This record gives sequence, structure tokens and C-alpha cells, in this order.
Amino acid sequence: MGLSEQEWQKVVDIWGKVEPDLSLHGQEVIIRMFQNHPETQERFDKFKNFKTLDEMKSSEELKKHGTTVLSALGKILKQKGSHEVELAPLAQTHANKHKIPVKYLEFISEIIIGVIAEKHSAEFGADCQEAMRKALELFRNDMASKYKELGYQG
Ligand code: ZNH
Repeated sequence: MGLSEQEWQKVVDIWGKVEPDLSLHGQEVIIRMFQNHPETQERFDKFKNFKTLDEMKSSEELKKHGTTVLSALGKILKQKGSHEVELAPLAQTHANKHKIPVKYLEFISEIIIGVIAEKHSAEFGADCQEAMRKALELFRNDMASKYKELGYQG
């Protein structure tokens, strides 16, 4: 399940393309997650009452949350798998406080790949997508093990 050094390099390189526009990518990821999987929106007290796409697009709070999520993810990816320190607090809040099932982490992973593919089609070829998919799988697996340690079945 581990990634080769070349695969990690692909992940880190494409993230370098995402970073200059992190908040736009983040906003797009969150909105698309809410639209494709409405049950995910229910998990957010501050967003669950949004009804229209316009409402979502014009929310500075939503954009800020998207930035928070992607910057946390970026920090994790840059550890190339040695992300214990970064992952532990995230697993803790997502298990105990926000109660986010692993299934939802799968949803957001696919959406992240989709958004990068759309915005960076030239640089995000099949091998690069595959590397990112593996990296996100590793992230989810490690979140799932932490969840279990914390007694959350996820
Ligand atoms: Zn999350 C929050 C990250 C996914 C839901 N997040 C959060 C934060 C962060 C994150 C950093 C802040 C801090 C804490 O911990 O609290 N997330 C993240 C990441 C991911 C995620 C990295 C992956 C990739 N989340 C998610 C999902 C969901 C969520 C999928 C659902 C569905 N989160 C959440 C919530 C919160 C958070 C609900 C809280 C918000 C507020 O502010 O209220």
C-alpha cells in the first residue's frame, strides 16, 4: 500500500500547483461534496442551512473552511506517509467531535481528485492521478486505524 519515492514526488509536485489557489480549490471541493453527497452538509452546523448554490458560493466561511481542509491535507501529503504527528489531532476531532465516517473521507478524496483533474488537466495525468489516489487511500487507512483506537467505528 505504500507509495514509491517517485509516486510521492508526483503527489508533492501536483500539490505545488494546487497551493497558489488553495482557497478556490477548497471552496470547489466543499461545494461539490455538498452537492454530490447532501448528507455531508448535515454535519456542519454552520453550513447545513444553505439551500442554493449561490448561497454556498458567496459564503466567506465556506471558502475559509475549504482552505483549512486543504492546507491540513497539504501538510499531511508533504510528509510522504510519515504523517503521524499531523494526522493524530485530525483523527481525534473527526472521530470524537465531528463524527465523520470513513465513507465521507472517501467522498471527499474522489472529489479532490476530480477538482484537480479539472483545473490542472495537463499536469495531472493518469500516473499522477493514480499516485494521488494511493496517497489519499493511505491517509484514509491511517485515519480509520486511529478511529478504531479511539473507539469510533467510523
Ligand atoms: Zn474536516 C473541521 C480537515 C474531511 C467535517 N476539518 C476540520 C478542520 C480541519 C479539517 C483542519 C479544523 C480543525 C478541526 O479538526 O476541527 N477535514 C479535514 C481534512 C479532511 C476533512 C484534511 C479530508 C481530506 N471534514 C471532512 C469531511 C467532513 C468534515 C469529509 C464531513 C463530511 N471538518 C468537518 C466539520 C468540521 C471540520 C463538521 C468543523 C467545522 C467548524 O468549524 O464548525
